[in-house]
Amino acid sequence: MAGEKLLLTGVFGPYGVSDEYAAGLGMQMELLNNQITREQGVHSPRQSYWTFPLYLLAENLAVSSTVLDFPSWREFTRELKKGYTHVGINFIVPNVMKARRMAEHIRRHHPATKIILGGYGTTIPDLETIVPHDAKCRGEGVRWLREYFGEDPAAPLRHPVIIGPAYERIYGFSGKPSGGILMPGVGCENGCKFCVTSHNFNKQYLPLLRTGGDIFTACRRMETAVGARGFSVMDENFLKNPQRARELLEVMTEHNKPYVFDIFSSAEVIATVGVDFLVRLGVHLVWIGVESKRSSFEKTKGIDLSALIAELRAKGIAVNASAILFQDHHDEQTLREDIDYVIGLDSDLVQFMNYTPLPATALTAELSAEGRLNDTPYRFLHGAGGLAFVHPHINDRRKHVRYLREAFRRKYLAHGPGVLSMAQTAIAGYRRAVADHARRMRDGLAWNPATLRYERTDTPVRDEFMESRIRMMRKIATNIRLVLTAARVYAPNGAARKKAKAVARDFTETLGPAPLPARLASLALVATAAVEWLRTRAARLAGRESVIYQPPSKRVEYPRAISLTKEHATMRALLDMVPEFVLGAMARRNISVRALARRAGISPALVRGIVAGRRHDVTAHTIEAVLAALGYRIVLE
Ligand code: B12
Ligand code: SF4
Repeated sequence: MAGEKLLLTGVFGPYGVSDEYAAGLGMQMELLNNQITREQGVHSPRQSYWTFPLYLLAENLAVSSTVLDFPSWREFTRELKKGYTHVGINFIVPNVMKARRMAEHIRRHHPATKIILGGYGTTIPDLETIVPHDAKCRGEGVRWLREYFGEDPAAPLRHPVIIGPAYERIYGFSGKPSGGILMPGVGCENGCKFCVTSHNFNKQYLPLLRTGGDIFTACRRMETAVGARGFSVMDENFLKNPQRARELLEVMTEHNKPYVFDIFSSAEVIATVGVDFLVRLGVHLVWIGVESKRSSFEKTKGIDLSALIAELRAKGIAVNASAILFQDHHDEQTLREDIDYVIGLDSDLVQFMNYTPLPATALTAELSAEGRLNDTPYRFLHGAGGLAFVHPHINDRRKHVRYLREAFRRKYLAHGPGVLSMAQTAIAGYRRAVADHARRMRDGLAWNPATLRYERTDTPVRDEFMESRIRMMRKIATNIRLVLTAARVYAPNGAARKKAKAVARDFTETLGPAPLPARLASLALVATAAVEWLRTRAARLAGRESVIYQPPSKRVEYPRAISLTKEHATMRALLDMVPEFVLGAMARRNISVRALARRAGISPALVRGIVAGRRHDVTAHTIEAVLAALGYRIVLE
């Protein structure tokens, strides 16, 4: 569909600030400070994440698209003036009033532009009456948008290159993000009754990257493009498809690429595949839904969570356990017991969240049938505020907010900063990996990919992949070691200070004394943390819980794509198809050879050479430049 121009945008900022469009509490555009290391002050790493689906969608559409991530209101309205036939807005339920303001503005000032809504916000049942729109995508968006624009919905999927957080600060020091983002699939089959990521996709898992090889290719692309070797995996239950994860391990082993992954996984799946598999696969952090001691969810039934978490940590895998407060069985006593139970599991990190009936979930249906939903506006459905339903025992809104906050604080006081626990896990895991590897070599044990276990073999060979993996673990431990001094200096209590000293000792025993540059870097962190500490104090004096950082905005253009299958991607095939294509595009747009040459930064003679099909002195790079000047890009299938 020539002439169409799509703007894909997230909602406008600022974020985490209460205004007429969204709440402030629980709505910072950060993962850790918002919902995990909350209450940890200067120890809380500060990171924001880009709006990943926007890039995934743009990368996989032929139609010319522009991604606008974290725009201010001004940037958004200015962008619209560039003229778009369609605007796609990604939003989640608590941002619905932002989506509304954006859509109303489009209707008023650009009435010919079609509005498409996508993301979790589309689960809102009465959305039609809140946000004006022409189309709504509920569920997987790549296929949906391709169908919408008349493209092939089944065309192969190309994973975008996305680099980790939008910003990264630790103890006040701004680092350069270098991790990659992977989106292997959406949805989850488990269907836990409160879970919107499962219900949004009809309790199905929809793979985007189907094989381990596909995932590896996406990793390689990000490594080649930006040097990423560690990846955050946006997949609700990554190991639920163990075959794909096994293939990924196989292909990483074959290429000796010990990539590292942060993943979400349910406990039952980890118990099935075994912790040794996770270590070998390179899992650096796993997010496990613990939910409650008296859990009624299948995913934790019959599993000794305490033992599982201890084994994961001992083998170098940091654990973020997530728990839900204010389930029906919680009265004030059992709620406190549950918080203590989750803290007692001794994971590195804990996410606490209040039980929240989100549209489309079975929980909402159940509470609605029981007449227990209260009339909480959508913008407050963020899990950090008052409950959106009538609770059997606790209905004081202030208590809902206070217990949640106190839970974070108790975790912090019990185990010290989360980064300290992660450093403890990293060094323990490295030491264990070295010892286990030596023992296996001595006893003639080798990895058996069929059973996912180490087994005795008559033909032992060097486990080169594990050696690379161990080197990677050492690198990770060496990096995180830098936080230990700051963790000790700003420790919240004597126990945390003692823990920091003990962990520092473990590092010295295992890796030897830190080299001078590393010691200086650690001291520098103490200094930057002092500034951060002052900022945090100032924010608190001003009545805020912590400093609110805003992510930078980003704009990326994706010109119209021409798909080439691999067999057509040879230079010869390109040269065969390009003359006619370029001539056609020049005629449609009324562009002269000179103008095109100027735009492409090449000589007019070369443009003439291309359109005349003369093959000498034309390189793939020149063709790319000419196509880009005409607003096209080549996508290899
Ligand atoms: C990364 C992430 C974040 C990042 C922010 C990312 C960003 N820039 O917005 C951080 C960590 C900062 C964050 C914060 C919050 N988040 Co969040 N987050 C996620 C997470 C883990 C991954 C999202 C993702 O990228 N998925 C991968 C992509 C490929 O999948 P997808 O988003 O579903 O997109 C697909 C379709 O939905 C569709 N689609 C999406 N957008 C569009 C747009 C168009 C036009 C079309 C056609 C299609 C389409 O196509 C995509 C490909 O199929 C999800 C959980 C999850 N697994 O999805 C929660 C999730 C989106 N977050 C959620 C919430 C509630 C929050 C917070 C309020 C904190 C909290 N309590 O969890 C804050 C709010 C911050 C704010 N001010 O907006 C909820 C949303 C619930 C709801 N019903 O709205 C989710 C689902 C978690 C959950 N299970 O409750 N979050
Ligand atoms: S296992 Fe996790 S992602 Fe899957 S349905 Fe349950 S809570 Fe949701």
